[in-house]
Amino acid sequence: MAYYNKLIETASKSDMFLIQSLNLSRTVRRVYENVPMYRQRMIDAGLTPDDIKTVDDLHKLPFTCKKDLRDNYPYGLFAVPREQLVRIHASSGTTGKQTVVGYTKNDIEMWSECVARALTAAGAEKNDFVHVSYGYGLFTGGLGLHYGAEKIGAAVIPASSGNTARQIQILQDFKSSILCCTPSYALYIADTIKANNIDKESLSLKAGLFGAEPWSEEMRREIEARLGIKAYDIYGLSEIAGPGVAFDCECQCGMHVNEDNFIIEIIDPETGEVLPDGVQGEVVFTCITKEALPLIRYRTYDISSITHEKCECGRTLVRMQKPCGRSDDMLIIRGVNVFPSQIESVLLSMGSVDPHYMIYVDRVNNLDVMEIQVEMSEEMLSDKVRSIEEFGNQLKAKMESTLGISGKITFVEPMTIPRSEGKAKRVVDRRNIK
Ligand code: DLL
Repeated sequence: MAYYNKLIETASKSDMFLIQSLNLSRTVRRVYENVPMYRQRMIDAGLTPDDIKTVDDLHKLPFTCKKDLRDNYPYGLFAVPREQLVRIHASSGTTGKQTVVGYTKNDIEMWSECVARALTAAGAEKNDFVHVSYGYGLFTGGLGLHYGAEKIGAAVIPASSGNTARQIQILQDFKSSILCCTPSYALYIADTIKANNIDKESLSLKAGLFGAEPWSEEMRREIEARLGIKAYDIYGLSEIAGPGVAFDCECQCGMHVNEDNFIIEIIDPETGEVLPDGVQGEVVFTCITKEALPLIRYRTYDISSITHEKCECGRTLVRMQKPCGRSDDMLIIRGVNVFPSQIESVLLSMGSVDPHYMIYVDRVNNLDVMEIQVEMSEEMLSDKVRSIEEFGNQLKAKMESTLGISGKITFVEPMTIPRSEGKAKRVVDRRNIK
C-alpha cells in the first residue's frame, strides 16, 4: 500500500479534527481581516473570528457561491497582496464571466501534494511516464496534474489536449504509463486506437486518472477494458484548488477528500441544512490552508454523499461518492430530475452501444420532450446482435423505467456525435430558446 503522506492520509479522526480546527480558525481570522466581503458577511451574521474555534462551529458561517466570485471579479476575494501571487487560473464556465482564481507559492505546494497523493494512490511512482492530456492553460487540469507528477519524481509528458493521432503515437513511442485526461477523451483515444487497428498491447499504459466531468461506473469499466488499464477517478474544481481535491484509491469505493486542506460538507440545496453521512445533497467545501483565495463554505452545485467509514486501503480521509451531476445542470423534465450520468449508465448497461450520445430537450405545446441521440456501434450495424428496432425498443423501455420519464431514442451514424478533447457537452436544452 503506497501513500504519499502516510501520516496525514491515515491520521486518526481526533487528530484530523484538531488539524482542521486549527487551520479553520486561522483561515476565518485571515479572511475577516483581509477580505471585505467576508468581514461584512460575518458582521451581518453577528460573528467574530472568536466564534469559530473548531470544525463544529463551521455551520455558523454563511455560504459562498459562484455569484460572489463574479460580483468580486477578478481579484476581489483574494486574501493576499498581489506580490504574493505566483499563478492565476480561470474556470471556463458555460454562462457568464469566467471565475478567476489565484495561488501563492505555498498554495501551489499544497495543491501539488494533493495531486501527488492521488497519483500515488493510483500506483504512480518515480519510474513512471505521466502523460498529461488535460488542457494546459487557464484550465487547472494540465498544470495541476503536471506539478503533482513532478512532485512524486515521475517524468511528465505535457501532451496537453488535441491531435489524437499524435497523442497515440506519443503514448506508444514515449512509453507513457499513466494517462491523465477527461474520461470522454480516454474513450475517444480508445476509439481511435481501435479505428486504426492499433494493438492496445503496443501501449505501456497501466493506469489513468480521469476526471473534470461526471462519469459512471459503467464508463469506468468500459475504459478499463478498452485500454487495458485501471481507471481512477480524480475530482476537483478551480475555485477550491483544481484536480486533487478528492481522489480514488485502489478500492475505488468513493474518493478520499484531502480533508487536511478542504473540509467537505453535504447540504440540502433547498434549506442549507447539513446532511448526515450517506444522504445525497450538494457538496460544500471550505479551504482551510489556502492563502490566496480561501473560500468559506463554497457551494459547488455538485451532487454527492460522503462516508466516514474506514476504507480498506488504510486511508482515514473521508470519502465522497462519484458526483452524479450538478444541481444546476440537472435536467428537470416534466418535473422529474434527470442526470445525464443516469442516461449514460443505461446506455452502457445494454452492451453493444458506445457511450457516444447527446440529449436534446425541447418544449412542444407546453410539454417537455426529450430526445436521446445514440451513435450506432459497428456491432449494431453488422446486425449480428439483434435488429436495431428491437434494440431501440428495449433501450427505450429501460430508459423509461430508470429515469421515470419517457424519451425518444434516435440512432445516428457512427462518428457523427462530436467527440470532445476536454469536458464533453452532452446536453442541449432548447426549452429557453424563444
Ligand atoms: O474540472 C478540475 C479538474 C481537472 C478535476 C482535471 C479533475 C481533473 P473546473 O473546470 O473548475 O475544474 O470544473 C469543476 O467539474 O464542480 C464538477 O462539476 C466537475 N468535476 C470535476 N471532477 C469531476 C469528477 C476541474 N471526477 C467541476 N467527477 C466540478 C464528476 C467532476 N465531476
